Amino acid sequence: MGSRRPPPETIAAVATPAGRGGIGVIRVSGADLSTIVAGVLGAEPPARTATLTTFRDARGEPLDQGIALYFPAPASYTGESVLELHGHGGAAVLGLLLGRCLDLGARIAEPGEFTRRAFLNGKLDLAQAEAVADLIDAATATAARAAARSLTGAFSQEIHAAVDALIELRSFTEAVLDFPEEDVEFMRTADASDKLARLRERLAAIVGRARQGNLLREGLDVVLIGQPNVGKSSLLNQLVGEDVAIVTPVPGTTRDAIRSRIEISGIPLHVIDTAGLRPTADAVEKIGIERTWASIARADLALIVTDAREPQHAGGASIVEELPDALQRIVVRNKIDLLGVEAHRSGAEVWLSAKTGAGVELLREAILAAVGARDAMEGVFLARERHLRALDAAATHLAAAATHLAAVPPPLELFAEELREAQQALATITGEFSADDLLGEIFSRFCIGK
Ligand SMILES: Nc1nc2c(ncn2[C@@H]2O[C@H](COP(=O)(O)OP(=O)(O)OP(=O)(O)O)[C@@H](O)[C@H]2O)c(=O)[nH]1
Ligand SMILES: [Mg+2]
Repeated sequence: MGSRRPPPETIAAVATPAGRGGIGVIRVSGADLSTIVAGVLGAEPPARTATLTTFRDARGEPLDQGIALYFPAPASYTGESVLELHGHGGAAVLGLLLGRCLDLGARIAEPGEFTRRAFLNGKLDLAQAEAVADLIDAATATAARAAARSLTGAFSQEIHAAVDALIELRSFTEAVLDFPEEDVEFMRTADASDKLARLRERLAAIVGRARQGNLLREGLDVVLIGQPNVGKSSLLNQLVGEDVAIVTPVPGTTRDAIRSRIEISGIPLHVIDTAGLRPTADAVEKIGIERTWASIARADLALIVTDAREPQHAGGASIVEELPDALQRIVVRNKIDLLGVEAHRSGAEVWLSAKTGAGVELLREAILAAVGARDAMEGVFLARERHLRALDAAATHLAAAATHLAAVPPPLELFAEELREAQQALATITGEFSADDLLGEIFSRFCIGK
């Protein structure tokens, strides 16, 4: 009997953002909220019904008047009994109300603890729980839509479907392993290799959509580099649509790396303007140039800006030589207005004018193409790095499984083992199979009250 776990503590938090607002919500979750309900509200309100009531302190004095919503377990967000107190959104009044709940036995919730309990009680799987945080943090409307899709389970369903197909294949294989004399024949009649091929296709499609979603979630770092005075800051201002960086005819104007967030077709991009790269004795400019290289090291895409009038400039060429090989790049030939050339795009080169804005749209298109964005982000899941790694691991195991299956005779034990590992990798996405420290890491990044 001693093995039974104590009931989880009652937790409480302000669920609305800090500051002033029309309403402020306190959320309480626990196995038994009767003390808090009685203490704050007097009587238990009807379940799941908005009830106008007075919230009271220990002496029965009013703290606030608002709406109480009571969700008896298990039909609640967390799966426990949940009480929401919708009061007025001021820091002091919410502080008093939260303090009252703590006096009545609740403790302050940790970040993400409500959602963690929802996960532990089977209300959400892990990918859905992560989508809750991603929806709250979504920086663009497209990212929010993709997060909402994951939250409602679209991503998880695809994973479950792949896992089901895997289980089917595994059970065929296990059956063959139990009757070894019939193995090759059996595998043929079971269409094992067809089934595996279809499974791999399905997984590849999921990976494609997840990768797109990962773009939406993480955004990309795009760094503007080039010689001094070629027009990097002017181009940043064009892309942002605002004068965020100082532009002057003086070479060496920009000293610091300037980060601005923009959005192209719903994809969040961090555009970083940098100090022009040239040999210099100026101590401040030197530091700026070091920062430029640091930005380059972290970037996903480089826009190499040159003056269109001197496309073969030696300084520009030496910058290109020093870029990391793997860094994607677009060459921008700027100041075409001084050349009298029309804006155009040829391959990885865009000819434009940061002054007039001609050709900037072509650059936006080139950026989207370079980062591999699809036109439509419909059907995309807001996947995290962790999901991509799990999908890749599963794909690798399935590839190994295919190799085993093609051998004559196929080493079925090894084949079965690869399938098992692929399934396990997929299961980490939805969390059927996740270590405690992973959960700790995921939920600690939530905001308080969620
Ligand atoms: N005519 C013309 N002038 C431009 C264009 N783009 C930039 N300029 C001018 O070129 C000069 C330098 O522009 P910046 O944007 O400050 O150049 P930068 O590359 O940021 O320079 P540093 O910060 O010194 O490295 C300014 O006088 C701009 O007005 C363009 O497309 N056409
Ligand atoms: Mg500049």
